[in-house]
Amino acid sequence: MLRNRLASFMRWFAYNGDADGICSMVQWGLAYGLEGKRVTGVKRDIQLLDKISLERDDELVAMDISLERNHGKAKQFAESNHKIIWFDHHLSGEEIKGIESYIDTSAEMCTSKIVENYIGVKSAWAHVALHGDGLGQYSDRPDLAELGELLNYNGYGESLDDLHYHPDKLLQYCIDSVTPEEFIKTKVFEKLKLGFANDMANVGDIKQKDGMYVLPDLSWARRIVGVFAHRLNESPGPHVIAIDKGDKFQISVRGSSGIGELCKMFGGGGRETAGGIDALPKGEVPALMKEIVARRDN
Ligand SMILES: [Mn+2]
Repeated sequence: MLRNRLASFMRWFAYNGDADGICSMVQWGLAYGLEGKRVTGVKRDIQLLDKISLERDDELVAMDISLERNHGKAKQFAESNHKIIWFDHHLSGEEIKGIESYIDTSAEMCTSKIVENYIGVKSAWAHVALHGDGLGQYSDRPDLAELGELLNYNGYGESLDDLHYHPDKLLQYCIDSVTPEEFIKTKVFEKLKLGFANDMANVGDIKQKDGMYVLPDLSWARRIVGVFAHRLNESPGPHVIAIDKGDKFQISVRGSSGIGELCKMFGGGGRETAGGIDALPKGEVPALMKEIVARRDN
């Protein structure tokens, strides 16, 4: 449906600050432009709709953030007749009427693949995203694995201060490069590569203890945790990676199936092969590990 571009109209974008969120937005931007307001954050910052207030005829495009985790706000926007388009591959929760949603939780899907299908133009950025989301086995572009991993790595941190680049800045650099092949030649890529190598050197001596890998609550560890977790997932899991937050753990889980549901049992969330729990009291670790160990035996 055509609509008049009234002065009161604005398009908002809410997108995850990881590789998949960025690569989804790069494709959208190259196809349709990115005019409007963009809201993003560190990868764990999922409830992005809390930072948005839609007015009058404002529209919203959401990429790679869980509809379930934004359910209240999304419902409120939909009920106020705002046009909402939602692209994602995480658990979506109860259906909301009036939202145009493209959500596919199949293990081999990432949001960038969904966006690629929607636009109808094959994009190398979708392959970058597959690698970024630890789904490299579904890509036939191994030459883009490092970039995917690095864009994903950049999204991890407690706050934006932990990150090498603000995700929105990184989005701009990617768009400027137009293709991943060109981006790989830039200084931005070099900086990510160096930062990653330094952080990985720190993770070198961490061994599994009582079934989990525990990292200290330091910025290098907060940045490296996701990629470290993806790499562990090359062997049978589920794997548990924790950042020690004193009386709580920030938990990442990786495995072959049912991981989002498993994390949900402990107040977290995620998708088929990857999930997390933001703040698990240490007293609940035995219960979590019981579930994990049961799945390891399968
Ligand atoms: Mn994703």
